[in-house]
Amino acid sequence: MTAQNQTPVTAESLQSEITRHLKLSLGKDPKHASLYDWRMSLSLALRDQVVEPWFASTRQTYEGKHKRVYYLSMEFLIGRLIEDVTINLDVEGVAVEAMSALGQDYYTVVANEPDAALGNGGLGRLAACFMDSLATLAIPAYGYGIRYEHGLFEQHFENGQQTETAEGWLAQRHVWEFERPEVAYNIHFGGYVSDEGGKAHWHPAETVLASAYDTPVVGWKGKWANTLRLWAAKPVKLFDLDSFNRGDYVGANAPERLARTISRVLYPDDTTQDGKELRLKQEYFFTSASIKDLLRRFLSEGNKIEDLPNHVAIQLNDTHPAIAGPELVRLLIDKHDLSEEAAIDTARQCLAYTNHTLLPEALESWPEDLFARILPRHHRIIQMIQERHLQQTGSHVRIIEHGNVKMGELAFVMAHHVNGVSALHSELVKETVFSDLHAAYPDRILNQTNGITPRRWLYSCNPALRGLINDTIGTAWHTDLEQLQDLNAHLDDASFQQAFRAAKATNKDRMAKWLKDRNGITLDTSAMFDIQIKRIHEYKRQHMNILETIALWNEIRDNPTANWTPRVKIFGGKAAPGYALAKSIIHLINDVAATINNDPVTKDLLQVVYPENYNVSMAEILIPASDLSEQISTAGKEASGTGNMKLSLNGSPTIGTLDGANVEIREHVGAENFFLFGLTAQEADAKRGEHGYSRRAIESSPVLSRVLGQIAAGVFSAGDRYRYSDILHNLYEHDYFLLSCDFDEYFAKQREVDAVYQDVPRWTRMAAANTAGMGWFSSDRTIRGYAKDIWGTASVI
Ligand code: F58
Repeated sequence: MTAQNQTPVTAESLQSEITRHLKLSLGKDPKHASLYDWRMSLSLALRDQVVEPWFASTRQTYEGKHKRVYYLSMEFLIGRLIEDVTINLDVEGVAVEAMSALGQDYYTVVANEPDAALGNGGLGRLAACFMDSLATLAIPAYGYGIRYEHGLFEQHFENGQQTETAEGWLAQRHVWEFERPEVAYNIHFGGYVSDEGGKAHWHPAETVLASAYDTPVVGWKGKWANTLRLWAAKPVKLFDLDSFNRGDYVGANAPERLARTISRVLYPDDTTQDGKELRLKQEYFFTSASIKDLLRRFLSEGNKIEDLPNHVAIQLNDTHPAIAGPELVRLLIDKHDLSEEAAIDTARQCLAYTNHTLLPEALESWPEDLFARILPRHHRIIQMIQERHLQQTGSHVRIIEHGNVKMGELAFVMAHHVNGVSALHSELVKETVFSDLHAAYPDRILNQTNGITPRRWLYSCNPALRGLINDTIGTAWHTDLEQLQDLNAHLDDASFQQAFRAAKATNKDRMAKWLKDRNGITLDTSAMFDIQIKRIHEYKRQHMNILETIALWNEIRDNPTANWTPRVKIFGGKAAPGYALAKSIIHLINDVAATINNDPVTKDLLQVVYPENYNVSMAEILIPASDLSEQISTAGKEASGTGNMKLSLNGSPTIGTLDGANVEIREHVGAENFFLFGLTAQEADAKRGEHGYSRRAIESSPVLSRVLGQIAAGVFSAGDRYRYSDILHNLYEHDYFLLSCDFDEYFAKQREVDAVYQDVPRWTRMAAANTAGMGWFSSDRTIRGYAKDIWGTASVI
């Protein structure tokens, strides 16, 4: 049965299902039900609607013997699910009505759901968007990851400084998942390898159980549903009864403690990959379980192992699951008796790898001794893979070098295709990190520019704009986002413009109310909302934005009666807990906010706000309300960006550099609708070769010198002259990310933004042209590209 011939959901039927769950699943009398109870009952009633399409999709895949995609990712940054499901099932109106008949406000219930924050940032959110598109396009697929007990930490500000506490999304029951105790694999670590009868035998020292939890992921109109299978680590032996009987109660729990550590917490550091044994174990844990699971499924269908590449496409989301190559080779040789050569060939035909960064500190490598200790059999297999690669290509690029196992090189050598995530990034992948491997395998690298799911990032989060678009060009864009270009015919139409502004005003009001309720802060909604939301990182240059804010504050104070454009500067984002400079930048933003927001001279013209704990749900409120999108990374450093796409799609022009997907966004929305500034990637590289470039740039910029002088004098730190010496020292002496060199042009471009914003028809036209031009950035387009160029799969309906 498919979703189409399922009985349609009505407000009455949903209402009775919610009541039924409230009584029978929650054991609550409606009279005494809490918000939590209502949320659980609504979720369960909705989940029921997903089950039939889910079964039907699985059945169809089995029956049609369709090739399946396996998306292996350490991170799935999903966010909330109620709204996602009601939108995809097209029952939002029905749900609102049903809840209201029960005396509940649907949106209050939706907001009660904690975010599933199983990711750090762009990479994890991309995986979530891809799952949505795979389901919408009806491509049989599994997402494989880890069911972390604690997702990304919660961020708090204490005296303007970031502190972190553990996140606890599983403290309440996660109703969307189905536990599968029968789907479990032993995952081994450590020990040694012996050779017996010409075969290698791994004698592991430690074993944990990987136990599956499945969440259905339903696509548009419920026509197809795939599975997100997350692995939880459990002890093989529940409890050490001998220790307990001896009175050693702590020791008795040791097996459980050891196992659970593996899936306890998401790795929050996106700056360095220092030799953390736990991280390597996490990577092997979920990768091995996933490979074993997909092999079991494949063999259960009566297939021959040589046929694997015709049925299985494995995508590695960055190098975190790169151990998939050696693991698959190991199983093919040790368990399925393939020759080394056949095993490597077969594995390679299944595997593809996506690179998300060029930053050397973010490229994974493991000390060889640690690696060999944890995974002795894989260590040997990697040596074998390396030998064959060196012999076959004559390349000098080694996977193991200077005592390190390099996961990028491993993933590259074991993949049939390697892709970057924007046109510029993919070219830089060829020219920089993998230039030598590219020479050895010239057809391997290709590009798949990232995308975003329009279901969550327009349709669901921006009902005001959704309604206007429907009224203006109809609804064909729901399944083909490129239809948004039909809006181009209306850009100069005064009534369309007025309605577009009204939609933006609605979203700004919604955000202002949200912030007022949350933090007691009042926003001037007639001011320009200028937004930078993303992880805090030097290369993303939030510090350039806050220095520009100080410079603007100075100018306004110098000349308070000039015709200024009122602005609210909005920041959102977390710093990795161990990343000191990023934390200093957060502190500086909060210090500057405290000073500027209390200045009576500028209070109606400039405001800085930084709501703590930025996450997917906050993004869904901020993005539709944005007037200006800050995408100001040093050219060549942001692989793609996806927030840039969300903001532009929601009618917020970009001020940005020629970096990552900004380049393609500018091409699609038109150069006249994009505020471009800054060095190009090539110019940036050349600049770094000039001795003393940053000091020279600072000294030749009176605006920047003055700002840095104020920070050095303690203007924003109650007279403390040393609070920001790390940032200042970095800028004067080093400035690898070239803030000093781009600053003046950035400042000037912002003043151009001020002027254009005052020209209301011109600004509205620009903002709407952004929406009209962004259809290409749907993750449906991206997934079609992967399916065609990499996986060799297609939609099955
Ligand atoms: C991001 N990477 C890129 N890494 O920075 C961004 O340009 C791109 O749009 C996005 O991937 C999707 O392709 C990213 O988010 C991480 O968060 C890793 C987490 C684990 C440690 C290493 C970084």
